[in-house]
Amino acid sequence: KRFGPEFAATHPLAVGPVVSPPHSVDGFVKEFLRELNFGTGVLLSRATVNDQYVALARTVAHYLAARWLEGGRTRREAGVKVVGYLSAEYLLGRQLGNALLATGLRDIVEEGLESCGINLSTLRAQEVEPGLGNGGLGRLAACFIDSLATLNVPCIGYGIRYEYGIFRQTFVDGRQVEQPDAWLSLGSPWEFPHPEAAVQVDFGGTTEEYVDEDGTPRRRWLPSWNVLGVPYNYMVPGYHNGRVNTLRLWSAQATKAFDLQIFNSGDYAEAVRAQTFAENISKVLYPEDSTPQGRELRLQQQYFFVACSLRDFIERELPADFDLHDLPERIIFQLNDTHPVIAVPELMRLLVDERKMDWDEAWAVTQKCFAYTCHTLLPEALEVWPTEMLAKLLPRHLEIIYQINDGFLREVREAFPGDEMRARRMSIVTDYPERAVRMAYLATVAGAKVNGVAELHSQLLRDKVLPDFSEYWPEKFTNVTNGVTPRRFIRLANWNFTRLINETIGTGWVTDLDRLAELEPYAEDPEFRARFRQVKAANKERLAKLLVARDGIVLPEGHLLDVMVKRLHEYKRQSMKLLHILSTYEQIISGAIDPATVTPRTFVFGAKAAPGYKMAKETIFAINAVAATLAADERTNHLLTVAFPANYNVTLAEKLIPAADLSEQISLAGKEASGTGNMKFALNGALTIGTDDGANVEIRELVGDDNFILFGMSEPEVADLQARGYNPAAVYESNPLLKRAIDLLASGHFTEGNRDAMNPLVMDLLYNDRFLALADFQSYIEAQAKVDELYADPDAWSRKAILNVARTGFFSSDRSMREYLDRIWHAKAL
Ligand code: B1N
Repeated sequence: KRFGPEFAATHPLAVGPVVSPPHSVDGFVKEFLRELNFGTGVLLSRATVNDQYVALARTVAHYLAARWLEGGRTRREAGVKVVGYLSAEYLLGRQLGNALLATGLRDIVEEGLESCGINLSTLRAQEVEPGLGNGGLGRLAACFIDSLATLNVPCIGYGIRYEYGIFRQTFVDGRQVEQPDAWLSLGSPWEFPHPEAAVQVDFGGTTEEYVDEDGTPRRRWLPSWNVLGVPYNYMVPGYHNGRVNTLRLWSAQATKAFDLQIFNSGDYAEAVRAQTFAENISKVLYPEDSTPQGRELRLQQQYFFVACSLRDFIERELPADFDLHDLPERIIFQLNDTHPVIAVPELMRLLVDERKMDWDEAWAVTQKCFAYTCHTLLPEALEVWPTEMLAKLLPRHLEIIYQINDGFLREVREAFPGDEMRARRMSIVTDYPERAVRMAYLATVAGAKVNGVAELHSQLLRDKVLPDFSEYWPEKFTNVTNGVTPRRFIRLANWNFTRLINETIGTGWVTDLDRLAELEPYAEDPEFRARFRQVKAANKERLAKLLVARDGIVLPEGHLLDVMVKRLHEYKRQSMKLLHILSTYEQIISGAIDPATVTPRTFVFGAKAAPGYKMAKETIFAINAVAATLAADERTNHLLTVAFPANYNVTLAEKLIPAADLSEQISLAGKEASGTGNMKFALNGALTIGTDDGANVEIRELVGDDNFILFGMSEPEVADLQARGYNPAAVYESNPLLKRAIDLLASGHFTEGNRDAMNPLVMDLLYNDRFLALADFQSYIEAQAKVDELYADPDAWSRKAILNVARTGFFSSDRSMREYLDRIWHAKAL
């Protein structure tokens, strides 16, 4: 009654439609000053830059919120299927620029702020990016929710509101030192906390059998402790379409009951400690990319956020009387790698234990509600949880997993009678090296679909990681090649290029990236090529300004800009890149090559190492040592520069990628699931030097062999060499160029004579070299010589670079989302 037509007539704002503030300079200024005064509580004359930034962000948020509220209402009324993206990571990048772009407010805001004596770019620089992810996997989640909003598809992104995101990287004497990322210390104007909507999450305890009211014997969970999950909503705006989806991140808090019990026991200090214990769950993002450590707190995080999310969707997004047998018509939960897979037994528990649904019916529902994306091939990266840990933390879930496994293995034994080895291989629960649950298997058994993230990866996933499963369920397996959002990574990051593209083919490409193909004829146009080179030059200049201010790094003018930015991992082979630099340098100083023939290059690295990853940190040290020595060497520093700005993140990527000439994608074939940086570089007009790995394969197919610099062993060749036995020391002995490069590294030349400092890296390369850097070295060096040769002809180079842009529209995350929608989610645009 309160929200009936009579009430609506007198209180239009309470019922909706909510109206956004006027899209005019005056309208904006009024709203901005109101927010500054009444939201932030300051006068413009006394406002700090942060006050101004916060007020601006809140003002822009108002424009979005009107659409957001409307969208949520109409979606719930329409009762359509929603994509529930479950991801432990979202690497969002700064929000302000994207919000201004989505709303089309940029020019209005710039002019309005100017009239207040405020510079928009100063305020934009004030924003601390939410770094709630490690690398590609988290950034992919951010691109996907951007695309879904732009495609007008209802989606709720679910995740964790880490109080500390990915650490801030600093270098001390060339070594990585991690600082906590207190991204919330100045508050976040983009979030909408809802403590009143907190959800309880249970942990620990035991299970028991009991007989319910109908006389049916059942099992139930008697948990021993719990925490609250407080939702923080973030807006995810579509591009120029009025749709605003929700990203709902959960923050852990102590429950009242939990405190009270202890408070009543009189132990105040213990009660406060308990509070801290609960809040630890969402305190910090685990900084491991690809190789997670099996820590109990990590499992707590995983269960915490999926338990909150499932309950949230079922109890708050669906009507109260909803029949959960129909759940698959209303939600598809996409499992972003194995991190949220504990959601599978959680949904079973909700349906069977809480809602008393029959097991088989619940299992049929569950198998339609989930789909699983695998993001890796490294065996050490496949998550496995010891049953001991599960028994302690989630005893009922462990029972449910056993029951799922029993049913599944019964099926397998029926399908393959007598093949006990197969049943053992496929068991979700393994006994070796300890009794543990293989989360990828659980996801595969439960998921309606399983996908890899690039063609090659999906193939290897079927053939090498899950062969028994793909044989058993061939139709379950599919590929969706990753993509990146053209809004953030071209339109926002590369305005110079955007202007040129818009003038040439119009603006439609921003939401229809295949239209970049219309640029193809212009590759033959000398004037367009010249303008393309001007764009690159301007972007390099912009980068140079930033790096001086940010890191005190001076970029020389007129160099080929050769960029390798990604997490530091041995399989990605930053050390092989370093060997190329060392080899070039060594040949110049030893007089083996004439300096006049060397293409002047600046090598840019950006990479964080997992804090506990020893060899990765040694590699960072080596790169920094080489960078410092080369900077001081008058013989070569006009020709070779190494720049390693600390703390590579999304914000820096947006400046770096548009300036690059050459994109380094040099992982050992068969190890990089996809890569997404590779796509961003190609779309911004860099040429790729790369192995036949991940999405590089598809980039090369699309741009053509002439426009891609391929080198190195293929995946089968790698497998072959490893089967034959690989001896890196023998490669070192037999390749004089390689030997001289490594000898120089080991000589103390880069460490003031201290030979021991480089020992860990040198020894590993010579006697271990797990990822075959030495084996691919010669091929890499030869490919780099080809790069020099090509770059010497600016017209030929820019022609290739333009063709890279024109032919890689496929890598829009809009296209990835359409594929998920058609083949996996079966959900539609509103
Ligand atoms: O996911 C990206 C791919 O483009 C990359 O090739 C792939 O390496 C990356 C555990 C991961 N795979 N696995 C992770 C991240 C954090 C963590 O705790 C694993 N990241 C990838 C997007 O598909």
